[in-house]
Amino acid sequence: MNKKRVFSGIQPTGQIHLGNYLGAVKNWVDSQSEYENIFCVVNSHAITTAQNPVELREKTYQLASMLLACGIDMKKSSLFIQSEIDEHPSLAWILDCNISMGEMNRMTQFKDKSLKNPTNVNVGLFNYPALMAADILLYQADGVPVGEDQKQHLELTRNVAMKFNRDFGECFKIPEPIIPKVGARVMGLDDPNNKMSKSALGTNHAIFLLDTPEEITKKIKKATTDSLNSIVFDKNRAGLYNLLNIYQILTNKSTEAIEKDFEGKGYGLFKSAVAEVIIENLRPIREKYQELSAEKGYIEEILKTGTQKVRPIAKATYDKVKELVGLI
Ligand code: ATP
Ligand code: LTN
Repeated sequence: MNKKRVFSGIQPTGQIHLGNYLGAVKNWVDSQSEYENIFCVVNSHAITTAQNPVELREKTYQLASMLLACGIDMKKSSLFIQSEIDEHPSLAWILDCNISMGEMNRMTQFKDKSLKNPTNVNVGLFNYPALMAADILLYQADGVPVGEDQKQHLELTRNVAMKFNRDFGECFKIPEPIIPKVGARVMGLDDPNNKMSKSALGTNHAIFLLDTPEEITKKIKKATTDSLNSIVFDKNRAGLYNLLNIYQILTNKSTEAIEKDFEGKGYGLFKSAVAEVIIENLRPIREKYQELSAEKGYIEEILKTGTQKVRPIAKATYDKVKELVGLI
């Protein structure tokens, strides 16, 4: 039986955090046997914000190592670097010519990012969703496992694919978003009303997968909560709710069981338990990463194999697109 294909990407813009892991990467790893998987380090997306070239190259390999440390298995998945396959920006251009300014103007990530960084609002940042649509559509993906923040970009991807199929003839598969029920939106520890992000500045904002047990304990102890001191799932108590969600995904316990376990207990004890499960879940990842980061040749080999495996899929789609549009 043919397995459904999933495609997803992650930017080498900084250290990967618990939000990236719980919202995306953990789900890629957990469902690897169910699907045919293609994962991509989207370095061309990363240059929509200023990057130091030497560091960008370094971070690209580090992120690939980190994905392997998290459990991406080369027997089940292909992993490659976006800039190695020229069809990505080439298809993005053709999609650009089929996306209206009105639709692109509605993208909230562009608005958020341009407000955060008003001195570098470039055309690539505006156009980011077209390159993301090209990433997905080139591989005829059935599903795209991402966090909640990418839902709008997926909608645009589906819309442009349907429009293209209508205007030029059947070409693209229409991909479905795969967004987890819990963990799709992990919030900043210091600011539980905003999503945890690689590019946020506060030292107590995010837990990174390479944080030491001491750093994790310190960050969780300092995480913003409230003064009510009862441990219940209540969306209106954003800080506590965020910690409870993290705890729930990592322990796999039901809401009722968690509330019962912490009945009559205070934040001190609860926070220690949260820190403990995070430390134990991240420990094997950190250890594996340390092993892998000493083996750059091995990582390069894996990425090369991944590129060779997926390139024919991208080429076949792009050749068909060109022909349908009349570009040959
Ligand atoms: P940046 O802050 O540089 O924009 P980012 O942290 O949002 O980066 P990406 O590389 O853009 O990370 O995202 C990789 C994956 O992680 C995407 O599927 C995205 O939806 C998911 N993701 C990012 N932040 C969170 C979060 N706070 N909670 C859940 N999922 C998240
Ligand atoms: N925009 C995504 C990263 C990304 C992506 C993709 C995700 C780029 N191309 C294709 C899924 C499929 C983000 O997380 N910010």
